[in-house]
Amino acid sequence: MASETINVGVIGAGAIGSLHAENLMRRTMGATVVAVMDIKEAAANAVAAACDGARAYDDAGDLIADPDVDAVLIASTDRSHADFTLGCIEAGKPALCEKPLATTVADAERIVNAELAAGRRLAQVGFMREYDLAHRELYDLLHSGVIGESLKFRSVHINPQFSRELPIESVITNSLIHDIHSARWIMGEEISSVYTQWLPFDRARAQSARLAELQLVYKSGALGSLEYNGDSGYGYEVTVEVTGESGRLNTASHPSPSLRQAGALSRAITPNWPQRFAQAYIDEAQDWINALRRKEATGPSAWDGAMSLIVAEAAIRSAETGRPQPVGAIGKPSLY
Ligand code: ISE
Repeated sequence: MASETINVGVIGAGAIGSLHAENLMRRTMGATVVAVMDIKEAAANAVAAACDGARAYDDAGDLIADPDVDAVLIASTDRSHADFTLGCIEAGKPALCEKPLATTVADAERIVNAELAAGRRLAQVGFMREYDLAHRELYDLLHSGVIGESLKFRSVHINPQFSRELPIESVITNSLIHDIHSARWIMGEEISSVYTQWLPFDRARAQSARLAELQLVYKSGALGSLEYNGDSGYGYEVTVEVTGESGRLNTASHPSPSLRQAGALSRAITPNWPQRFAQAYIDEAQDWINALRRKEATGPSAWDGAMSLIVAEAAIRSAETGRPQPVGAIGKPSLY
């Protein structure tokens, strides 16, 4: 690395890219943002200016090649993630790539193979729920054995509304990819089949998915259910539940205080993902920077990214065929 402080380049100056840039500049220790890229010049300039005059780029390759950039945070469009991550690996620069790692298994496997050829992990995938306190507490309790053998995993993922109505395949690779990763990470085992059911917004928008449910069967025979709503109209919620032989574990939705007033009981629900996972994004960034300073890799790997996409592609096939689909797997290389 160029210095004790990790110089980060951020690719993508939209909502999530600017959040990551702000976290790296203002809420983590040991990092600074020295470069920002976006195809929209005004966006790149605005985020760069907020990062104490970081350099603004309109080409990701130029940012990656910048000798002052030690590591890269990729927060551009989903379809660009694979190429930019590969560019970082070829340049020998660590990358924290927002989910999904890629939009196809083939592209994710290219990244895994590039890391195997390099002989080291350079990519981390932005499955930030691994840094959410509620998820971590449930994970630790589950793996302490408190409810015995895990029999069923269930997640509920509620978006307030989408500015753009996504087709089912994008809902799966952009949103449900988080829940697929949680289903693998928390249960600690792989998935053997998936069945996708979904509802469009309405007949006029038949290809846009408003509600979806992925029913899973794990290799152990345990069950899973990933429930998604892209247009709740009331707020944002993500919860996880595991049913075991001798009990059930649940995460609460965002732990806001209850208000009793005028004969009513109410609790605020977070408006959207930046608020619900604000601390998780900070802890994810700090863990990444700390690992880079130790010259180590941490967090969800490119292999995790590839495995989540293998489930996602099977879920998309199920949505297309209307039938449950088997989920393939790639052996876990020793690098991971
Ligand atoms: C978004 O990209 C996220 O990562 C949010 O966590 C997720 O809830 C949302 O559905 C995605 O579109």
